[in-house]
Amino acid sequence: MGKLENIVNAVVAGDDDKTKETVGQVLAEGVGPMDIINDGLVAGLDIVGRQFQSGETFLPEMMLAAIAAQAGIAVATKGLKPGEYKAKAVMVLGTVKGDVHDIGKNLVSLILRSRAFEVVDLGVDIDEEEFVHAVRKHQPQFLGMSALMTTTMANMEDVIDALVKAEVRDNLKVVVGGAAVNQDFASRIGADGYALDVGAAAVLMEKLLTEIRG
Ligand code: B1M
Repeated sequence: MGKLENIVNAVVAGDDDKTKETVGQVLAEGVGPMDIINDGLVAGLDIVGRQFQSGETFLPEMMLAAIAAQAGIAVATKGLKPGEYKAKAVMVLGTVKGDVHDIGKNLVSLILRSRAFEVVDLGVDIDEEEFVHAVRKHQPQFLGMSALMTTTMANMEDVIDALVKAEVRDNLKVVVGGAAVNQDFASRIGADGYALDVGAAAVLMEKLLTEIRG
């Protein structure tokens, strides 16, 4: 892990100042933003997540770690500019009902914007009516949903059912992701695609866009 170890430790300690400082240092040493995010900031969150699960730490620690990681992401991605040309396609994106985890969703949004997709980010705890309303309003080619919990992932299927009922499903590619989700689940609920991480999300979106354009 080497250089990134200080970032991991700062996130685990929930120290946002230290996280920003160490991210700045590692960035200046030439490590790329996505390596910093995945192997530093997210690695730190994973440790805190495991500690939380085993009862070693509690919600306040997890919140501080999230705040530190978000501060680090802001520093790491300062140089990532949104695409400079006309949007390739539009995605309505949100974290599903009952779920307030948004760090992964925000990363997906950031990366897609940097690749010239327009992202209408609805935020967190979004129910099926809100997704349907946004699809009607923005007429996107893509709908993206994120879920981090086994208790909230089922809400993705409710959204897809609501899209079908509202007759807005046909011309839409539905893409799902988040730690609770996998390819089997995505196929089962009738999503068009699943991405494990932001890199996979960007590749998937380009592939689906090619399919849309025929
Ligand atoms: Co919570 N939390 N949390 N949490 N939290 C988890 C998810 C958990 C696994 C921790 C654990 O027990 N080990 C667990 C869920 C267990 C389960 O259901 N299996 C959990 C729990 C239980 C809870 C609470 C219920 C705790 C409580 O109150 N008792 C509560 C729930 C609140 C709610 O949502 N109603 C809660 C609260 C919180 C905080 C508010 C403190 C904070 C969130 C802050 C925020 O998001 N603004 C938090 C955090 C930080 C975590 C962990 C530690 C980290 C999540 C994270 O941000 N990961 C997490 C444990 C873990 O995952 N290691 C945990 C980094 C992020 C970059 O990854 O979101 O997976 P991820 O996104 C990835 C990919 O999944 C993918 O790309 C991203 C980048 O590679 N991806 C997509 C995501 N969305 C995508 C969409 C796509 C494509 C790819 O297309 C549209």
